[in-house]
Amino acid sequence: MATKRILVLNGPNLNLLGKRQPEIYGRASLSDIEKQVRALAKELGVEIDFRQSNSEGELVTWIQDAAGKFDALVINPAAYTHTSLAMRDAISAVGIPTVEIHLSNIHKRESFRHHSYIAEVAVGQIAGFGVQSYLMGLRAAAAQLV
Ligand code: CA2
Repeated sequence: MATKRILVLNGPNLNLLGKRQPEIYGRASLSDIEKQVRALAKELGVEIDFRQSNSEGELVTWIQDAAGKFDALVINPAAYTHTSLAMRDAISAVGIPTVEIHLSNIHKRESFRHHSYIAEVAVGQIAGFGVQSYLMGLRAAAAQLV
């Protein structure tokens, strides 16, 4: 059986992780998170591609291009979680099993963060566990593929 491929996408401002607002998002940088995700991927026997963009259009294009290349998507859509019908439509269109993740618990924060456009097209959502949300998200995505 071919090795399963999982695309891990990160939305806007997540490139600032570890540099600002550690009280909300922790001290780990995105590259620290990537290292931990890669180590777990190796353990799980899956291949990953880990990317970040500040551009909604680029994220939509990456989601569209994932069709036929990736078996699952793990996504922290960041602020686009709460605004992007375009990303939701792209996920719905490609039909790849998707796990939505967040570092913070969006349901415990401002009311404008409580609604996610992505949640209804995702298999599930993991929020509030910091870096562990990424690791749980990868495990959940890999478990969809067995
Ligand atoms: O908790 C999460 O993972 C979020 O997706 C993070 C987004 C936020 O808009 C969502 O509501 C929840 C924000 C990402 C911005 O990351 C920063 C990191 C360091 C400094 C400033 C922003």
